[in-house]
Amino acid sequence: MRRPYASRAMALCAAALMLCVSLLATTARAESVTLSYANFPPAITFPCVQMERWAKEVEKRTNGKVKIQTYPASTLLGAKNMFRGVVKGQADIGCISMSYQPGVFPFSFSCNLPVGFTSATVASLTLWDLYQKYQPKEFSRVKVLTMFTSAPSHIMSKTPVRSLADLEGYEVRASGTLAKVMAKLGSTPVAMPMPEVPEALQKGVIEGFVTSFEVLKDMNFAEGCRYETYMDLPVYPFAVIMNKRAWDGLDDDVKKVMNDLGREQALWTGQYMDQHVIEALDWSKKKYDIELIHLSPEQYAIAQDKIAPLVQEWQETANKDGLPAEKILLDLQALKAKYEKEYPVQ
Ligand code: 3IO
Repeated sequence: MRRPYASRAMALCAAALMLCVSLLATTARAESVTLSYANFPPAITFPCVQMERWAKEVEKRTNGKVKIQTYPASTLLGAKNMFRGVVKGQADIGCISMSYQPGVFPFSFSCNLPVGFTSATVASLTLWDLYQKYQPKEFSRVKVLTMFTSAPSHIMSKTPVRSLADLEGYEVRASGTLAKVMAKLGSTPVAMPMPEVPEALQKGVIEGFVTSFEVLKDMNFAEGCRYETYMDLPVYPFAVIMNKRAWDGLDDDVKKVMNDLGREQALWTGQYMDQHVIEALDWSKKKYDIELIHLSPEQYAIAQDKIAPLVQEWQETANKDGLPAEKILLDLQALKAKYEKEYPVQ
């Protein structure tokens, strides 16, 4: 007689306990959220260094309410499926190098032109401000968390490039507008994302490549590419994008933390990049005795003249895409001048 009663009471207790546990779990879940952040190049490279910094800041500023699980080196999404993957929600957040998808980011390619950026700091802030002002439709399917650029691009090569004649038939890796730049200079560009460059160099598919100098150290390119030619070519624009549904699901205080970080992160990354280029060149000189080559002033001027028409060509395609190209370029130049004063190149 007593046993059924006792077991009924125990069952009730157990049910109440389970309810408590599940209630607690629900509150805990509502309080903290984990977001995945995909990136394509090796963890040591600057897109991943800025990712870790951003993740740390978000965790700190949300008091641990948001955790960021980072996936460097294409462990979640690769360079070419990054944008689509984030739109589809395969990752909550992703970092894209816009040059890998020519035609998809007509607005942002204004910052990929030969407009004379001399630092990643100035180019990153300019890109971010332009994006904020125009809110181009090329990013309408995602939330943009921050933007930044690499430092100005130069040639890193297995064989010395001392004059434009050395570029005739020269097979060189360059993506986006940089591929067009290299074609105008008489070479044969091959487009591919950064993670594919080591193998292409090794197999002899390319003789060299064009991007900012910090990869000499970060990807150990200084070992195989001992000749670096200063060209002051365009920067590569990047964006950190978030899945729209994931963004909409965040609490307002979390959204505020991320929104407030957008510009700050662009500046942080630009400054990190500019500093790191100096370090990487130093390291490469010491470790591999690389040769830094300057074209003659005449050759340099010819090179800049040859690539200048790309600005006009961009204007024409941008206009066709319905963008106020002339206005964008005027704003770009004004921002660039403003930030060059605020952040002079050392
Ligand atoms: C870049 C991309 C991945 C890792 C390091 C990097 N430094 C400069 C870039 C720019 C870029 O997207 C590229 O492919 O050259």
